[in-house]
Amino acid sequence: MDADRQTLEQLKEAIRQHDYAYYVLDRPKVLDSEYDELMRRLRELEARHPEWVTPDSPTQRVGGAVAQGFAAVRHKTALLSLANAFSAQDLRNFDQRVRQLLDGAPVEYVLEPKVDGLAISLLYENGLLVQAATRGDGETGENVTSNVRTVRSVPLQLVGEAPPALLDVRGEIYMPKRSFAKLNEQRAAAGEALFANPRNAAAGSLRQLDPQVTAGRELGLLAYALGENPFATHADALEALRTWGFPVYPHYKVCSDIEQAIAYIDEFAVARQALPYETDGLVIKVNSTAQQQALGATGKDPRWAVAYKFPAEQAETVLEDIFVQVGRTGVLTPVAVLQPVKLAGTTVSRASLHNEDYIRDKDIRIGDTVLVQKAGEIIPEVVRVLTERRAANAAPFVMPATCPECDAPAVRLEGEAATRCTNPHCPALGREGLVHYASRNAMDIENLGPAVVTLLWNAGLVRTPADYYRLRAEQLVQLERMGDKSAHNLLAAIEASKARGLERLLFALGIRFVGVKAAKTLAQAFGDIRRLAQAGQAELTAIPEIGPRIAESVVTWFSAPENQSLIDELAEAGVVMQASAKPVAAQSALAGKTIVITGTLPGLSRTEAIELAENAGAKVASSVSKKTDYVLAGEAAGSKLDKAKALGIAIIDEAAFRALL
Ligand code: 3BD
Repeated sequence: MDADRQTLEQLKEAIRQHDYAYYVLDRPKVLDSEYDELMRRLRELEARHPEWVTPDSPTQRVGGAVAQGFAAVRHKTALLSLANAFSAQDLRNFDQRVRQLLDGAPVEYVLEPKVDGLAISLLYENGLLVQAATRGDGETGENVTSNVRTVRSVPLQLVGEAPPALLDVRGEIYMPKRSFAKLNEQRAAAGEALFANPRNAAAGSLRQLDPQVTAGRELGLLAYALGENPFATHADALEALRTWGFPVYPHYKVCSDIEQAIAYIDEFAVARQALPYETDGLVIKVNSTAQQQALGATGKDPRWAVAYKFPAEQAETVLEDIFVQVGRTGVLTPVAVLQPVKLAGTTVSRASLHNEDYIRDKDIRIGDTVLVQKAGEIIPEVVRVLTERRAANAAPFVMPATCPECDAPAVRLEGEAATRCTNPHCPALGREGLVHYASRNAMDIENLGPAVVTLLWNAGLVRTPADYYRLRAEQLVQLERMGDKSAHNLLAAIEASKARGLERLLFALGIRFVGVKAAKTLAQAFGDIRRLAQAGQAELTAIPEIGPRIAESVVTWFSAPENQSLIDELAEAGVVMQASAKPVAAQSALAGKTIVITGTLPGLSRTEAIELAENAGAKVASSVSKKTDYVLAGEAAGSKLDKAKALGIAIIDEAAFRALL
């Protein structure tokens, strides 16, 4: 095979494995920069040889044109529905019917989370993803293949034991709790309507006509069933899904009777809080496939499965006040001040009320008794007002006509949900922009949170991020609660932020629509801020994942004189304006080589050796062949070593291996 072709296949395989480690196992094996380098090399090779680009290539996740609509798809096997249970008694009744229909035979149940997402059917032909369809009415759904392909935990190609020629995988596409919260924050700042819950957010993201938009949303997959299960049990099906490369819930519980299942509910009620995705209950399924078939379905509900729904964690409290906050984009956000109340393990005293419409739709008034709940278990929200408890004189809330920060007129534009301050020099913009610059995902300046930034701001010490780098210890020690030590620590943290690199800097600058992801894409594409500053709309939109909205915002930002001077001042202060130099995996002598590891090594476990080799870009094979480049042999190496000798393949020990790395 052509050497380029071989490299291409190796890159594809390495990226596939990294995607699996990152998105399915949640155990990344390489640094982002190393991964990006592999992608870059693959893109480059594919650009030179377009005839080698196949749909299963990791570069081809985001593609396909903007659609007019979604074609209807008839499911080969219908997607069933699920009956609900709300109490232990409901579950006992379910179990009683199951056992009655099975003439009293013992029944095992499998318990798994009920993910709050969107049901999907994934069709694989000879191990390749050929179609993804929404559930629809269970018989007919919508073809959303181009969008689902952008979900990184969805395998484009299956691995492991040969799967059946035709495989129909059922699962849930979800939006992780964090991504949901972030997306809604962004939408609030942009004056766009909010998603009510992660399920709606996932559905809204999958029903985008432009796959680029879907690609910009963080979505995940959890696989939970096969259209037709050829295995003896549901647990076996889950295990098979896992070996084929699908994300499955790893801690599913097999119970030998319904009482065990009921006992597990409390345990899961705790465990679910740590899951990255929202769950609204547990699905309880009869484990035996034969028993499932014997039980059948009533209409669309299988008699062999039921969804246990958790009661939503809600609490009653009094909404004492509403104040209005101004964010770094100038959007006015009303915030509820609540009488502190315990909810799902924490005390809640604030809830975002998002915007004027939200308050009007729910008719929220100061003094109301309200029901609050934690959505995404992160942000508390007001579910509804207990109007029967409302004081007679409670008046509807009125959005202020002026900015609470600067008294400039606040306006709400036609078609927007957000009310904005009209003053381009509103102090809130500068101050909140400074908070953002120092924040975790931006320049990550330790001990420079909102409180300290406000102190610095009020003392007139900072107006733009460049001012951070001009701060001196003698200025800081004059601030409230700032001792010598804190001042020096703060200065050291500010100094350290200079080396964060272009990617973080671009996000930190707070350019509208440039989130973490777009910042990364732009940093990689341009490498240097001066090049980005000169880019025009066309050059920007030519970059995959950069749409016209981001492009326009970037061009506008860099054309403003005050932003140009900010960049100059930051550069002068020594802030790094280039993308960080990549530790290139390909520089290892093992990159692209095939290595077989055999015997016991003195200083490395087998897993460690595999990881090191793979991180260096080598392919680890299980058997020796003519294609093997090296055999790493330890103590008690057996037939593989003999075969390597016979084939004249280079045999190395651990020391030589480390040297090659
Ligand atoms: C989940 C049916 C069966 C294979 C039918 C037992 C109803 C949504 O995490 N298992 C899960 C989850 C959903 C499931 C099944 N296992 N069906 C399951 C499910 N772990 N959410 N669902 N669905 C999927 C539905 N969706 C929309 C409208 C009506 N029903």
